[in-house]
Amino acid sequence: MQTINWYPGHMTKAKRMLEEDLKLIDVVVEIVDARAPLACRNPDFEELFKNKIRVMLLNKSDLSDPKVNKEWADHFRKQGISVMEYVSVVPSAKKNAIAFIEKAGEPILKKYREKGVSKTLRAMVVGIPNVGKSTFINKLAGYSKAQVGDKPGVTRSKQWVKISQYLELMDTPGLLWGKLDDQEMAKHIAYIGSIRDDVMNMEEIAGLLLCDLDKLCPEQLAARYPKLAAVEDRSSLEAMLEGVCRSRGFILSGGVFDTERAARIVLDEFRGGKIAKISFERPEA
Ligand SMILES: Nc1nc2c(ncn2[C@@H]2O[C@H](COP(=O)(O)OP(=O)(O)OP(=O)(O)O)[C@@H](O)[C@H]2O)c(=O)[nH]1
Ligand SMILES: [Mg+2]
Repeated sequence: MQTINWYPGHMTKAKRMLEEDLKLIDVVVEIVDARAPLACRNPDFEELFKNKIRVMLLNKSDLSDPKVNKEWADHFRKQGISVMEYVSVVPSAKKNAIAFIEKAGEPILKKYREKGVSKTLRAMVVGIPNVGKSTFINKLAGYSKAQVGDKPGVTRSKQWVKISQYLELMDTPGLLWGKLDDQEMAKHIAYIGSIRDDVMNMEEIAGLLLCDLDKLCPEQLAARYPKLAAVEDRSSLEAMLEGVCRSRGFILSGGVFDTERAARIVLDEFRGGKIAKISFERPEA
């Protein structure tokens, strides 16, 4: 796979900003995409948040395999991490999420109570781009304070949002790290839309995604793009994309396959949850 150069300049500044604001923070809420929770874990966070109370949300769990979500939740709990499966786009679990964050911050609240002071809990919401940080905050607030979008890099600076008399959340820009050695993880981050499409070879990413989906959920993939069934070399990115072109009639004059259009459609449909509920990663048994 073409090496992905993905570290936009604004992230260096954003990381510095998080460091500076740490002293204001009681709890760190790390949001990961349930389809690829390991790839979403920014290794810089370990050092950055080592003295903080941390919790994790397995977000977008409506787009991943429910059985694997449970496995991940168990896995992280065994590591001593407080974790919750979550779907930010529906506000129904809002109360649970607020209680979850408040429970994590309870030791701090207790200290203040003992001094006779009432304290607002302040939590910083962090994660790689596009995992749903701003959506999560808006749903908890009950109105659209933070800007959201189905592409990475939407939030560019920090923003405090008051959730209740007792809880404030800080929205932060999605943060990646400088160097990624594991190309398997890089692929997953690209699939879930955390890397800007214009710094990647989209046809390559979409081709790789088709090959991976062909292994993980062949029936659902074939139901979406029926002409894929006739593709013989199922490890050829180009042949797989051509199968999508045939399925959708993306054929230009002269019989040329419009693989660029097919790539865009495959990525959009996958990210929108239209192909299948897929988990790319599973905890080791
Ligand atoms: N299906 C589904 N979509 C979600 C969920 N949470 C967020 N989204 C969608 O994911 C996209 C990204 O959401 P944002 O809230 O902008 O993500 P972010 O983490 O703030 O992104 P940056 O600001 O770019 O770092 C939007 O299109 C949301 O509607 C979820 O739980 N399920
Ligand atoms: Mg955002």
